[in-house]
Amino acid sequence: MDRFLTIGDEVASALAARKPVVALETTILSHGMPYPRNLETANDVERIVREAGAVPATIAILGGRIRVGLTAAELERVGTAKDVLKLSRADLPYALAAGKDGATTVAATMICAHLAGIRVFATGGIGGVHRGFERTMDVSADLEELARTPVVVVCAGAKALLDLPRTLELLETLGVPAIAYGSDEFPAFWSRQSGLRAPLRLDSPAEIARFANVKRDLGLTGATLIVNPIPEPDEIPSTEMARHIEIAVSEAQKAGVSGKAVTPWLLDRILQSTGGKSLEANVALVKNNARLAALIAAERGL
Ligand code: PSU
Ligand code: MN
Repeated sequence: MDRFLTIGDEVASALAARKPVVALETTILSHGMPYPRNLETANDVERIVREAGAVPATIAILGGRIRVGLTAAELERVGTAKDVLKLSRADLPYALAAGKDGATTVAATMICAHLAGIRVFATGGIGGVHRGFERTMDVSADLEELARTPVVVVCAGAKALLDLPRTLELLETLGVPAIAYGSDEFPAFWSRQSGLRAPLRLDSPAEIARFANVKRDLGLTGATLIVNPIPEPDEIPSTEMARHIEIAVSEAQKAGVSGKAVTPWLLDRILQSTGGKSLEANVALVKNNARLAALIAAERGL
């Protein structure tokens, strides 16, 4: 893998010493949050992972190489450049072959983390089945990746702008355990409540590590998906989010937004209509996920 992969010194030493490491994605920076809040968040999240006793491994493609662990200047490059690609499983090889810069989605970050030997990954929200899927067939490649690649993925559920009941159904079909942390309900990203019951519940990092270890020892491929509700003080109630989502989804449809552009477009539209509140919630939940991921990574046997 040396042909494609550069692991930063701090991450490489931590992995060699079997110290806890947490992978972090970059699409959330390049396509999910505006500058400069994206960079502040990236730096804060790395600090939170360190404070919780793990080493952060932020992942991106720079100059056609998979980079695991970025310097502050490299983070800035991903967070500010206008021509950064949004890379998922399908286009990861394109960026490498063409020597480009790119940010990794949940799917691509899972692939790169696994190549580097990292077992825990923190993000904001996973992609899922989009509303109107009957017409568009828009289902995020994140779901298939969760079925394939063995990492513990800590997120705040899926955004309520997706079709959450169908997303949960598809996760079940694909054999992906969706485990709510300390809750009976599947969280909806900005909101703690979705009205949907989580298929599974675990209440401590130790239980999560035990689950992931048993899954691995059974020879079952794929991720362990932890859905961690946004902290109460930071949430936007689902009833309040519903109208912002309705507007954004119907406008996206009218504007004919498709493909990779859908998720960034909707996030930006919702950011505007909530007057920035959705961004603050997004920042808070990513930090909350980073903290939990660091605690899970510190568990034995993972
Ligand atoms: N959730 C966010 N912001 C984001 C994303 C999710 O709040 O930027 C990104 C993640 O990287 C996720 C991707 O993997 O969007 C999903 O995109 P798509 O629906 O095109 O697969
Ligand atoms: Mn899509």
